[in-house]
Order: sequence, then C-alpha cells, then structure tokens
Amino acid sequence: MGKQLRIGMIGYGFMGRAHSNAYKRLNDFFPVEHRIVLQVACARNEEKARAFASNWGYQRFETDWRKVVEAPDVDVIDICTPNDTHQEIAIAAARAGKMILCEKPLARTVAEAQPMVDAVEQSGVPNMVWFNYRRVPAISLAKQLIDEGRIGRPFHYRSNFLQDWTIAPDVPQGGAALWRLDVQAAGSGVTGDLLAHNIDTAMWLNGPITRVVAKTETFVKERMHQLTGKVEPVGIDDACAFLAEFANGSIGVFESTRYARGHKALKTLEMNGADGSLSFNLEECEYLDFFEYTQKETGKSTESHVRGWRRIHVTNGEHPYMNRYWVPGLVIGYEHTFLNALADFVAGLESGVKVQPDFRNALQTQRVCEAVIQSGRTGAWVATGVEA
Ligand code: SOE
Repeated sequence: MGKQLRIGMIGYGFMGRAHSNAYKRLNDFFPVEHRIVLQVACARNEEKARAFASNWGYQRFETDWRKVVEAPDVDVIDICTPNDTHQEIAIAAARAGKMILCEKPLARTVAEAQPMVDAVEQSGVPNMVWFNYRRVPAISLAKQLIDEGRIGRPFHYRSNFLQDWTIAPDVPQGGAALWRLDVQAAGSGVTGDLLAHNIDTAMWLNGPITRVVAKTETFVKERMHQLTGKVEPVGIDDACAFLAEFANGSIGVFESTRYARGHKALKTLEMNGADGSLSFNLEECEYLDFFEYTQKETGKSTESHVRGWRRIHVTNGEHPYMNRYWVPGLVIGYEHTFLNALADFVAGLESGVKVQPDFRNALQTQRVCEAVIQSGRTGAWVATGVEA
C-alpha cells in the first residue's frame, strides 16, 4: 500500500464538490502511489459541514479551519472558500507545513497574493492552483501542437467566457453561493472569476501577456446584500473586454460577461499562426479544431483543393489523459479536468517535477487581472509586470 495523502477540505460549495469528486476517483483511474484519504471537511455552519462530510465520505468534520490546518493527520489543505479567505488560510497552512491546493483566483489582488507565494516558497510546501481548464484534453492537445511547432509564428489569440446568470436585478449579492457578486469577497467580477481561467490558459499556450487595455462595465449598479439585508452598490465588473499584447509579438482579444443572454458557459479560444490555427469551444469539449496550412512532416503547404479545418475527436489513447479512461470515441467531461489536475499534482510529488500552475505561476495571472481592472478604470494601456 502506497503513502497516504490525507485531505483537509475547507469549503463545501460547488468547488468543494468538484474537488471531492476528483479525490474519490484518483486511485481508481490513475496509477499513482499515494492513496487519497478524505480526512476532514470544514464549513463554518455545523449542519452543512456534517452533511457535506457524510455525503462525500470524509472521516470527520470541523467548523474552524484553523483546526484543520493544525491537524497532525492532514497532509493537504484544499482551499475552496471565497477569495477573501484564501490568503489567511494559505499562509497558515504553509506555516503548518501542509501541501496546498487553492481554488482560483489565487487571491483578490496582487498585494494579497504575493505573501502567499512567499509563504509557500519559504516553507517549501508543494502547491497548486486549480486552473482546471488546462487539463481539458483538447486544450492540453492544443499545447502539444503549439509546442510541436504546428501553427508556427503566432499572430492572434482570442478567447471568451460568456454566462448569463446575473441579468435579473433582483439577484442578491453576498453570502453563500452569491459571494461572487460581492466585491469584498470576490475582489473583482468576471475578470477574476472567469477571465482568470482564460488568462491562465492563454499564457500557458502563448506566453506572457505584457500590456492590456480594458473596458469593464457594471450593468446593475445596486443589489440587495444577503448578509446585511440592505441594497448596496455593486463593486464588481459584470462584463469585461480587453486587448492584450503578448511578449511573442502576437495580439489578444478577450471577452467575458454574465450578461450574454442564452450563454451558460460558452468558453472559447482560438489561435492563428503562420502555419496553422487552433480552435476550441467548451460546449464541445471533446473536439479540437485544427487548420493545418504547413504540414510539419514535409514543410510544404497542404494542396489548396484539400485544405480545410480538421476536427480532432480528442478521445484516443495517445491524446492527453485519455489512456486513463475509456476506449477511443468515448468522451469525458468537466469533472475530469479536476481529476487530471490532481493526478498531475500527485504524479509531480512522486517524480519531483513541480506541477503547474503553482502559486508563483498563478501570481502572473493575478497580475494580468489586476492590470485589466486598473485599465478598466482609467481606459489606459497598463503594463502587467508579468515575468517573461
Ligand atoms: C462561475 O459561475 C463559475 O462557477 C466559476 O467560478 C468557475 O471558476 C468557472 O469554471 C465556471 O463558472
């Protein structure tokens, strides 16, 4: 029997469930040595903590996260709480020598995120931020094709994340489930919640973003706050569109909103290079579309009468992660992106290769988010300060 990895889960919402599912399935699907143990689940509300722990099979529950961080029988702290709590928990966990898996975005601001990076680096604890979309097999395949030089010199990167769940002005802000609308808890709106994913993927695929100029908008200016019961100003960005310059000379266009009527999670990316293009849409997440202009094998361009977009059904054993699941042609989904991320994290512990995105890497995404928000306020181009 391999070493145990005893999980202390802090938070019980949507992400608490997504991560718990990954913990439960890891040893069924991936040949790692560590055995996952669902040790303790934590929520402030005792009833919720008990129910969550019992539903997902955690051995016990706590209502104070500090007890989990200090517990000698916990190896990994998983932070699934609202963004305003990430820093305190992460720093305490790092000081207690725990490994840390933190939900995205790393924090609300760069100033808040930097000490988190310092804390994990000083204590040397393994750490990762759950930017799960990198682990969609089709997006991982895009990375592979880019690294193989199949699209050549990149010119364009464009990416969307569109939702429509906050259009009604009577949706409250704050409190359970709706903290994403409360700027105190979230730090920002769609920029930190949705575009952070797109920025993480973009910099993974296409390198550092150096400058941005943004337009942000808050369509509903006041909402009832669930915690105070009062109508209060809304401080988040409901929508954000920004232009980006990449260090490699290509340009990017990003858009996100929670006001795109009819779209629940339309998340897309496209890259255009001199030798080819790639396109992905989360609603058809088992496909990667590839336009091959120059054949890598021959160096010649495909004859024009047969040139065209190719749909790659990313379900073969040679595609990223897919040899762990079913047989060619059979698809996996959203929940597997967390499982794949966890598998990489644990495999990294065993091989000694640091998994990405770690806190330091996620700090770069935080820098871009912050530059976007700042530019949204002033309308000016803002340098991101991302390390090249
Ligand atoms: C918001 O609706 C949300 O759940 C984000 O918080 C997640 O990070 C994103 O993956 C899906 O949308």
